[in-house]
Amino acid sequence: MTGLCSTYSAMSQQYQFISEFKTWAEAQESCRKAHIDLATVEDMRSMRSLLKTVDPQYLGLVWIGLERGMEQRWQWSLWNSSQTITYTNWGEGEPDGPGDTCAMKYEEIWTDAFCSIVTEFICFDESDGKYIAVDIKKPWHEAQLYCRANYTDLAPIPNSTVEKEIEKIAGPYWYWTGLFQDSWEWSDKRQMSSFRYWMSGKPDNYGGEEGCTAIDMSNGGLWDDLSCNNNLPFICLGEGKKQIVQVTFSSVGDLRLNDLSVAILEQIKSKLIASGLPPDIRLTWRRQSDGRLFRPRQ
Ligand SMILES: [Ca+2]
Ligand SMILES: [Ca+2]
Repeated sequence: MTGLCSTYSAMSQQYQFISEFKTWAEAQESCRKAHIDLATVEDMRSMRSLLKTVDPQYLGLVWIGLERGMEQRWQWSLWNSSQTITYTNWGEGEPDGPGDTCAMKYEEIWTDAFCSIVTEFICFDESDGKYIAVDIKKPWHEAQLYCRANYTDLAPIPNSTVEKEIEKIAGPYWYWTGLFQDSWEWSDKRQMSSFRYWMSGKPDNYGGEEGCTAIDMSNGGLWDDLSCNNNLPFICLGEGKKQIVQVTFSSVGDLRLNDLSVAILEQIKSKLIASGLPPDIRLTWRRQSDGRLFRPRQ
């Protein structure tokens, strides 16, 4: 019996720029077929490596894998610091939105507020674990860009110890923290990254129909929301190689093989990893032209 086994190996943080113009959904389909998915961005480092893959001659818009979802979630701007929010310190009756999608802090109290309000803010520097109170007034998104340019990001507050540390350096003002709320989701559902890199005033959902995200190469790669029907080049996740291998088995009937197809794939996978392929290698069976997974050896 023989079957065709498709193997795919790539580091999850590698990107591939595809210069064909497609709608967001077509780009998603194409990335899922040839690579892993449309690109997910996790932090400034992966944003910089993604930018490097784009043809330097191209100064237009490029799709990435972020689409508008239905459910609003509070998230920290610095994703790796706290993937799920376990500590909060909202004031009484807060958050009281709606429309208040950024969070600020005054002494011991948090409140949600319009992101366009200008106020002081707290940055975090990952290199030395320090928090910095910045006494310049900015709207939340500009404060985020300032912290990323000078330190790491707007401050996450993962627990009460950090909160007390921040209170020691903060003056008697309202400060933006790194907490914000949105409903955007990555095409690759395994990745919950809360990293966003919007240009000032975006996303604006212009005309009420902008559900997909592109990076703007004429604007340092900052993001804008666009109608998903635009035709743009795109960036896939995974620079790796797809290979199709023919596998031959002996002395097992076709029916039994189909039942065991998943288990066989797992066995092949562990052998490949043992022989040095990366652990995130993906294997699938390919249906042959007659629709069957396996057929008798000719
Ligand atoms: Ca509020
Ligand atoms: Ca827009």
